[in-house]
Amino acid sequence: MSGPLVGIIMGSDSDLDVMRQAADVLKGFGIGYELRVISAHRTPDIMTEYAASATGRGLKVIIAGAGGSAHLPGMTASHTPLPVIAVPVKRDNHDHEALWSNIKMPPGVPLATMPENGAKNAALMAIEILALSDATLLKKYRAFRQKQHDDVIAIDKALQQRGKA
Ligand code: RP5
Repeated sequence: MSGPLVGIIMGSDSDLDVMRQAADVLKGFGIGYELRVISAHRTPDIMTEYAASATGRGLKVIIAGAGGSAHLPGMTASHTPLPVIAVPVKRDNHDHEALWSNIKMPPGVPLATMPENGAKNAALMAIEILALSDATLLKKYRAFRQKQHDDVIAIDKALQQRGKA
């Protein structure tokens, strides 16, 4: 059996409620993933080793989420040539520091930053990347987008009918 294609990492288990949403989306598409707590500040050695060994272990994309100073996504990106997708974790008692930290990467080290708590979109972005070389996955992804499209039409239709009643 082949290993996971997507690595989902987060700075703390307190990020799990947000980051689990990425895992759920990947699971729905039948994509293998691994879920790890790795802190840029508390376990910098493990972060470096994880990112540096990622291609060798067969990962194709990394989704990294953190709140506060949120160095995990950017520092992971700096240690791997894989695409890294950042999820700035935002709590009610936070300002927008994680978002700013993630989008202010210097030229030369790209980081695909999602909206605050945008773990679902992070997974969908990972799927788009994987689908570039997987026709079966691309078909599933197209069907997912088509369903979203059709759902909006159905909702609008129901609204128009209620409006007339
Ligand atoms: C960040 O600090 C983590 O990603 C988390 O969002 C935040 C708080 O971490 P804990 O103190 O809850 O472990 O590094």
